[in-house]
Amino acid sequence: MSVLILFNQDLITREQATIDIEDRGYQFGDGVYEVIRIYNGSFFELEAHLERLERSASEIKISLPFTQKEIQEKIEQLAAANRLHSGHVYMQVTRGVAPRNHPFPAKSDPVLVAYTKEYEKEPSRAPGKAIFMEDIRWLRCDIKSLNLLGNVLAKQSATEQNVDEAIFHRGDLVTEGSSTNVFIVKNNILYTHPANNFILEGITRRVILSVASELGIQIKEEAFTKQELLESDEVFISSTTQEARPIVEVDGRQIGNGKEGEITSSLHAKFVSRLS
Ligand code: PSZ
Repeated sequence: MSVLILFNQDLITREQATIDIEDRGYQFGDGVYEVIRIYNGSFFELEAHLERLERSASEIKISLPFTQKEIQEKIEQLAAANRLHSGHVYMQVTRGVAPRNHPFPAKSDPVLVAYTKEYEKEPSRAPGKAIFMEDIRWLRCDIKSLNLLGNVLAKQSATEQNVDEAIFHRGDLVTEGSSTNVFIVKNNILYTHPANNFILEGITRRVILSVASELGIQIKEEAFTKQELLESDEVFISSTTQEARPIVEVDGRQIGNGKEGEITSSLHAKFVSRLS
């Protein structure tokens, strides 16, 4: 059987789907999205992702076309139909189709699209390198919106410099990575930027904080400076695909001993123990 996608309420083939040229997602990036991981045929933190989707949508005044429970069922049907084993589901909701005009119509028909990706190999969490980049994005980074140009340009610079991530800072303060949250460890204390409008509150970030507290690690959700990051004992980034990935060099400067740190590794081990 061919691979299916979810298009509103229907499971269809990719070729059967049509996107209108005046879909506001296409013209304005007017929509929100989620990437949800599947391990061994089971979704990881599906409900948390759907709650975040609902919140992102509501912050930009989109009402989801289905209830959270209905979306959950449809996504589960999609993954089952495609026999997804280890991979992810990408889903997005746009405000839908309207004659091009900045203000949106009072009534709109949001368009939901979701499709699956099976991993050929597991995403790497080998120790990586990063660069710093000024965070030039807007001030509502808590919304997982389709507008990703700031993130895309930052990741492109990182790629051109042969590193794995661009770490954003506003002035001296580190916010997050272009597609990850950023943590540092200093004197056995775990620091990460507070979940406010300057960062996306990662689902992985939440799980990491939860396993850290289970391990009795002291946590400070406080912003730290670039200098503090460079002088820290451990740096790692977190995301749905990369889990907790050590960063051992930033702007060409070695972090700690240049290897994955002990706390990073124990947090990751505890994280893995939550997957089933
Ligand atoms: O496939 C990929 O490379 C993915 S899947 C999810 C992400 C990247 N990143 C999500 C993300 C983000 O875009 C920003 C700006 N900050 C933090 C994160 C981490 O969010 P979670 O942990 O929910 O994936």
